Amino acid sequence: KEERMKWWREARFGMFIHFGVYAQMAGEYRGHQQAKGGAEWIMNRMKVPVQEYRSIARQFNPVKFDANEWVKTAKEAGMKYIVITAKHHDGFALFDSKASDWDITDATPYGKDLLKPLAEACKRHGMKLGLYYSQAQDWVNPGGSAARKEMREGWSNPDSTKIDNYTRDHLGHWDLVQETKTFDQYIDQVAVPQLRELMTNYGEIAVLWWDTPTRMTDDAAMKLTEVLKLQPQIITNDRLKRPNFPGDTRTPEQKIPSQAELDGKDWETCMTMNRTWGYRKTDTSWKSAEALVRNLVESASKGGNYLLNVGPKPDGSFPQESVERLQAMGAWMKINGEA
Ligand code: JFZ
Repeated sequence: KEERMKWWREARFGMFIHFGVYAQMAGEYRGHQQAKGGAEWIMNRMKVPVQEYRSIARQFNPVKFDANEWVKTAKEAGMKYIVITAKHHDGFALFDSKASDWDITDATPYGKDLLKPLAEACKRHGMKLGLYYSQAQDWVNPGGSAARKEMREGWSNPDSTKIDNYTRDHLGHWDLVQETKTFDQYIDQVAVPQLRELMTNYGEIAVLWWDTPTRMTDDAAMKLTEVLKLQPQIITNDRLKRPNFPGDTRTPEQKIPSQAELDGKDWETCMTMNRTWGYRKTDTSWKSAEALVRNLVESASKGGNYLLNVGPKPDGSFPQESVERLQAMGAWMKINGEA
């Protein structure tokens, strides 16, 4: 393990990227603003029916995506690794998957695998590539789980009480399609084969970043862990399934642990630059570059890593506000960072 963790412990600074169909919605549905939660949660928070969400994917066309540009932006900021949402809770795969048609090649006009060029650019620039994979929650592929979020928290939909009652009786699901398979079928037919694709088709994968184990079982976690053996050097976080699958790294979220909370285990804090992970048009509450540098320094001084998020715009470019902050951090790193 010590050998496996070496690069990660020295890295200190990485880029998180949340990108998918939710970027197209940018926090707004049918003229209504999402009231709570990150913009990547819009489908669940506002109970967008599966067919309607699929139709939004038919507008998702990130033609300005430039893998070299993304990787160079990260590199010039002083970042040593990237973790991108290969699949977030909406189940949308940013890669060409044979296990589902709910992917960027089949479901969008863009029609190309986005991970492939990113993996190649990372390799060219000596950037480590990690993948976020929502192993349990999947709101489009049948059988996937859905954390229950009440409609009442969201926009004033006249049917909200009815929808809340429905989700209560249907394990968080709000669309019949979601229940046409069992969770185990989803694991066997989607999660396991997709993970195998990710571990096989994109070269070396440095990190597997699991998230929200809603309805996960030890059996499912075991199956996924088995697939990871295809990448023996891979580092995993602690969100696969608690408590039997602790992974390699702890993931305090949006906060840096206090000295008292440190226990010698490897940790990485992930943070947003504004208030959302996925792109949201109306979110203008950007942290200053100074605040971001202080977070990085505090994380590093306490022995942890800082995974700083970018939510690309639907055209595939980084928001200007994010780029400016990354450039300012890079300028600071040039003077004060090691190496
Ligand atoms: C999860 C996701 O639901 C979210 O969309 C984003 O991807 C984020 C990085 O991870 O949200 C979480 C997961 C765990 C905690 C809080 C939010 N937690 O442990 O406090």
